Amino acid sequence: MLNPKIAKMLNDQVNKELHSSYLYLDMANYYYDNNLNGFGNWFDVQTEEEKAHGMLIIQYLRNNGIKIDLKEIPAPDVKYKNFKEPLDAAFEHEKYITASINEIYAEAYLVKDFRTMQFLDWFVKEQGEEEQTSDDLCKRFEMFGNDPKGLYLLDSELASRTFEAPDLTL
Ligand code: OFO
Repeated sequence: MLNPKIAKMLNDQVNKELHSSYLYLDMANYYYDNNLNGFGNWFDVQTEEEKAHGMLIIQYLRNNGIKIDLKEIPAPDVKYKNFKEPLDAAFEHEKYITASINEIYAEAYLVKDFRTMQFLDWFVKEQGEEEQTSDDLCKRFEMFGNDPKGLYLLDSELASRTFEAPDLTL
């Protein structure tokens, strides 16, 4: 059995991952509305990834006999003023999720829940990559996004991103 506090934190993390998916879907919609379909695609993939993260945690909880406690997902309510804002918001959001994963990891360490630590190792690595990818996109937008041709090329590049299911066996 999992430690009850760890089980609760993981349950809350499911909600955070699904909320991330919802936020990124809203960002994707914003770009599609503005004819930047490559950016839209990039965020569509991000949406799929976050849902997959939530499902991994759900599977882990199921494997450990923990009841899944699904909660309400708040509606995204941000009105973006320019094409850079969602990118910055996504980067900030990834840092928030990293901190949240780290908190669960720290608690698992405290109660000697080595199984959960091992499970979360994948998420720790993934968050490092997510932050890096998100930061990289912000920087590339700063370099190219304010010029129409640069924006067009960046959008074309982002159109080729595809979703790959997480490589993690539970
Ligand atoms: Fe779930 O990785 Fe981003 O937030």
